[in-house]
Amino acid sequence: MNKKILIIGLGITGISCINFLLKKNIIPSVMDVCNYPKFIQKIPSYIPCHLGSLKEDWILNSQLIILSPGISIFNNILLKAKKKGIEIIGDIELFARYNTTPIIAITGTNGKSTVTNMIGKIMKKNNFNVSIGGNIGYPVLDLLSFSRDFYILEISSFQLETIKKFNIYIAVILNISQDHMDRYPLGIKQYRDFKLRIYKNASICVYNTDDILSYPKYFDQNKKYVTFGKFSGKYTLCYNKKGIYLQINNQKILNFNKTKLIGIHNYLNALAVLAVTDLLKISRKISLQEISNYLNMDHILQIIHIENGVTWINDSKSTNINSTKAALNYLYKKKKIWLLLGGYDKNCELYLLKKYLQKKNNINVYCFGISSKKILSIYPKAKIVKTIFQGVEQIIKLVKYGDVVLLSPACSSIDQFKNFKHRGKEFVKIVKKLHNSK
Ligand code: UMA
Repeated sequence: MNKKILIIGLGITGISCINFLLKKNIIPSVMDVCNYPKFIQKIPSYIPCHLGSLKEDWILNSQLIILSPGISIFNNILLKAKKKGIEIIGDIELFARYNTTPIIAITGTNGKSTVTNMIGKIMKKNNFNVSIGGNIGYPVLDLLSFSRDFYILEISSFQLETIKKFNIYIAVILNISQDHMDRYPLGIKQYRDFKLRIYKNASICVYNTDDILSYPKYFDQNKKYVTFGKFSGKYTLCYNKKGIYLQINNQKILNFNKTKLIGIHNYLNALAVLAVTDLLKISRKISLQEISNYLNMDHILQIIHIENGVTWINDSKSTNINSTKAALNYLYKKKKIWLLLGGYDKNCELYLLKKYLQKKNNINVYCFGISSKKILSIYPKAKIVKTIFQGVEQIIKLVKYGDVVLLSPACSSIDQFKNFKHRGKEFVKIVKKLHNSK
């Protein structure tokens, strides 16, 4: 690779790209719009570095640009570079060019991390040597240092924008609904088109029969397709008096009511997981055991406190409308829900939540962050608070036995927090603090 390489973005992706190239004795130039990016100390001083803006002449004089997922390929200077014939890729494509290990890749608006983790757990239990990475928080290039049987990768639409020949053994799209509409001015169609790229160089495609947006646009005779969904597909659900069952080809295999999984959305995730582990010919017994015992990751419908019959739940990972709907669906039998909603809405149509909030007359909405006014305009009964702290302070005085307090913001956290984990941790701290001081 004897090219002038420019890395744009110095977050965890950018740093992993620098380290990868340095190991190959390639010295890239680097750039970030931030004057003092978080990992600046990790960058050796001999690397040419521009901070504070996107430097046009550096971009237009490079031969290969490696873009971090947080930076849109539709940026004007990058469009100019593309027009000039400069190749623009991301870390996933760079990784793909060096990788020889089979890949299982999972995308979707919701459930990606859960499904990635579940598949990882099952494969490890079955003595596969695997690593997990991608959007879940471990840059893919870092994985290349380990020899593995499989890599299991969570892949975002941002990462799919810059792939070219990303060869995948099994590609999964769990679902597609509105998210990141600030990045995709042409709307959900454009977002979907990027998501569907995951199928392009995949041998097997797994999709959701409930969600037409997850269907491949055309079916390729050289690929295999496996389906899951509530009512149709190979892996389905069956509802009867004894519970909700996981079915394969209409045969009941597992009663979800006897598992630790919570919520229909998670049962659907489990169908996708089993579709993958069956394809790998993993013992069903092991797969079902691991699915049955799977506990949600932190920040997903995580019960953080129960006092005086009131349950406090942290669902900070809910950063879009559908994941908040899933949380409310799961809790629909509760007497009263106190919902903390808000943050940066990414230009998504929050009004899609309106009907849903109105349909249930047991929800009290408290909204915070920069989308507060928007939420109030679609749901005038909502109360505006400046911060989650203020919301909890007010709610704690009003809750009664049997109520649930739910932080499921339907928005990104970046207006007030570092990320969803930071938001979730702050919520836990506030809830504990205010209960201790009562
Ligand atoms: N930056 C610029 N110009 C810009 C925007 C950002 O220079 O226009 C700079 C920032 O100043 C910062 C750096 O880019 O210094 C950050 O890069 P980044 O936003 O790509 O973040 P990374 O730290 O590299 O993390 C990325 C993913 N982030 C995003 O997609 C926004 C992480 O997903 C992922 O875990 C990581 O790579 C490893 O693969 C996070 C995420 O929020 C969790 N993903 C979105 C989501 O899940 O909804 C898609």
